[in-house]
Amino acid sequence: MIKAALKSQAIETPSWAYGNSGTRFKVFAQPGVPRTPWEKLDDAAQVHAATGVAPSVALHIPWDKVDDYAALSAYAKERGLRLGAINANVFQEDDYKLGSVTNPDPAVRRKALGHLLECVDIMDATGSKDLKLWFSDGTNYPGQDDIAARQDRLAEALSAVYERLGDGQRMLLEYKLFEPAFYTMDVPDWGTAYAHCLRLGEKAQVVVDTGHHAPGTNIEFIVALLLREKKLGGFDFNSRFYADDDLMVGAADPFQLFRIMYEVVRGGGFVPDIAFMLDQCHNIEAKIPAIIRSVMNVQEATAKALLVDREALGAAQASGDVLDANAVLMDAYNTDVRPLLAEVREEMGLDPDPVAAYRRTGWAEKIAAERVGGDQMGWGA
Ligand code: LRH
Ligand code: MN
Ligand code: MN
Repeated sequence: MIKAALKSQAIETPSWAYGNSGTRFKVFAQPGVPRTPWEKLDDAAQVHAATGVAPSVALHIPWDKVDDYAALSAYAKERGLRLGAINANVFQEDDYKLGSVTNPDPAVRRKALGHLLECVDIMDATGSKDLKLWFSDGTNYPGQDDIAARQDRLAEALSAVYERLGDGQRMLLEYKLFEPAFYTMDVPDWGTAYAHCLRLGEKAQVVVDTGHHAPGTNIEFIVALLLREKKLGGFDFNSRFYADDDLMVGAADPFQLFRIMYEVVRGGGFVPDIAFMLDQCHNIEAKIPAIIRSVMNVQEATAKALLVDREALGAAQASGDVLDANAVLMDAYNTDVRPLLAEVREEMGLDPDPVAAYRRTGWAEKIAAERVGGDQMGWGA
């Protein structure tokens, strides 16, 4: 039962994690990074081959702009992959200095909306189910713009996009506390995202990026609540020590990841409807093994969450036994699930050690020799 659940889990990797990235201080180029979206898929295929549970790749438009998206989708399919969420990007053009869909200038708003609608066209061509929307929109200074009017403009754009969604397509709205705007973000938190999604309808759901909260925020509470309201669309997994650090998921706080995954399991959300996506940048570590490692970290947290003795936990909770209830959860968390996952992998015909398996392929050496002048994710240069 636990093994079957682990075998069925699907973790989506982001195209941008394969390319060069960095901070605003420096991008350290790595040998062999992909030069095109096609090569990003080649790398993603390595991650899926090693782990068996990373069958889809999220695209970011225009970072992954190609002439023929159906061909890109077919290329993915030939490699045992599919194209996942389409991430819209309305944050990198000069026009968006004062916002995209919330910009005071209607011409800029129209341009931004045009891009979002184009992303739905791309979904039609790729067969992607999810449109992921994150807006850098916001203000830096009190009085800079009308906070409520910006919400009206946001609602108007979201509803135009929502109307355009086809059958089986969803809109995932992502929130972020701050950055790049420092006074107000227009979608700063789950409540704002939830309020917009609630008005839009059932095809609109919230995406929780684990790096997008104030320090100390109880993310698993947000997960439990959104699941209960049927408004949890998925995750952008990564980990953070300070702000939106985009480090490997499970690296900074594996216990938090476990607590989040427990709420997912508890809330019945361990189903294809919840998109488990990574949103990370590997600035100094080798990218493909780091992505493999991240997938493994999600699997470990999931295995521990599945191991929680729900019956014993329920009994302890019902009898008000605080210590026992906590102990049941901690017993699961403190279990070494690596042998279990090794068995799962062997049963799937995989090497029990995905990183070692990847290293043995010689892929890293091959791409370092063949690819010259790798791409970068689109920022931080
Ligand atoms: C914003 C964000 C969002 C973007 C991605 C590259 O900080 O989390 O999901 O699309 O980073
Ligand atoms: Mn994100
Ligand atoms: Mn982010």
